[in-house]
Amino acid sequence: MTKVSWSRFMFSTSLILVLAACSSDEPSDEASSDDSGTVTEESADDSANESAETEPKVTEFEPAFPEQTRAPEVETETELDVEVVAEGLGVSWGMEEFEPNRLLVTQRDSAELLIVNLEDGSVSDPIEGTPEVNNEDQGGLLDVTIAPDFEESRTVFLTFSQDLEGGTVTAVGKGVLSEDEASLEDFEVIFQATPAYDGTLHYGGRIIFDEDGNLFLTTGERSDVPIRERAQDLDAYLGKVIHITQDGEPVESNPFVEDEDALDGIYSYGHRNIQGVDFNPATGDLWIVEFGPQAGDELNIIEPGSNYGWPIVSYGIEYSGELINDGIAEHESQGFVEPVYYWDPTSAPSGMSFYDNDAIPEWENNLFIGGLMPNYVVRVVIEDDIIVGEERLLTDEGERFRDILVTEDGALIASTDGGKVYRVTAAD
Ligand SMILES: [Ca+2]
Repeated sequence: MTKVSWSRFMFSTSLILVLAACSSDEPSDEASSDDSGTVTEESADDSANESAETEPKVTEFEPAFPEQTRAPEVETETELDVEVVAEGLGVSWGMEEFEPNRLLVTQRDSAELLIVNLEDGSVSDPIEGTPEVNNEDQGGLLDVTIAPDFEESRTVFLTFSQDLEGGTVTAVGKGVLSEDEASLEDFEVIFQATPAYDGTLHYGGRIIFDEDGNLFLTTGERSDVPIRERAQDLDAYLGKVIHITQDGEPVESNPFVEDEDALDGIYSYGHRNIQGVDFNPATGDLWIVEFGPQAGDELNIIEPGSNYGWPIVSYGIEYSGELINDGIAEHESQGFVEPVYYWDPTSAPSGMSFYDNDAIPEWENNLFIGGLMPNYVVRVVIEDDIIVGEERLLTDEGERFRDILVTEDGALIASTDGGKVYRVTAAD
């Protein structure tokens, strides 16, 4: 276990650049885009703006409102302890605290489900009974959550990429964790985000329970042209927020239940690849973060039945440097919901969690998002649904931060593609 002072994690722009250039190990948007040749000169305005983002924009787009991007930099004043509580794991895609300081952690590539004990750093043997997955590229065992009645039912929900005839889908399944924690019993698939597509990118795959005991599932649009256009179609579960029961049935109050041409599980649409989801404890609203193309990663507040615009509009551009569609970034004038915030250049957002705890009072109701490339944890400060500050944490670790969790006792946990689990707490 290492214990280091927070001062080591202050900003090092040059190191971030080196890491960004070295860390690409996945295709598509998780890869480096340094060779695009589209980087614009930093304007005088940008250099005067004390934003957390110090790199030049990669697009020429202007935000719809001033607070929509490049928020002012803020700095945590609380003295923090940063510990690596576990290491040597694989890509640790999803986490859930199922008992105090004990986490279920998914391993994307090996499809293993592990138990990590935050108190002693121990890691269990793989839990038997997890599903078969397609683990090529971005696929594998993805997210994990527990049923609201877990203490009685011991039901665990998993998302994963599954082989079907014609390709792969994002799937949701559930099983019962045995009393000895050695196996997941009676595992069954309850939902498949059809249609299947012959590709291995953009599965989305986050799940979260709402207060009624139903699940929100996020998907991706499967990346390629033209399949990504299906994000706009209400007869496909690609590029959507989906709202289902614990049996995988559409929730009766869903916005398109009365529309015969639409799939009943759809809650919102026009998304690209949603990698993070949580409820904002200050408002109760569902927030998501979705991976943009080159720039244009979006933070969105989800409203039922609404269209978020992909791939018709975007604050990003293609990796080739070409414009998306007609090169229109503005959403609202085109009939779509504006992102509450976007990143230019990318923050490469992955899992996220609101800090719904008072252990570190200045963090209360802030949002923390894992960054894959650049490699940091983003802290977002929100007032009345406006992003008023941004901070980058753990910038010197050289890790791709895959998922974020806040424990019941207020520790911020971050898992990485390099197989580490970090714990951040207030120093004693
Ligand atoms: Ca959008």
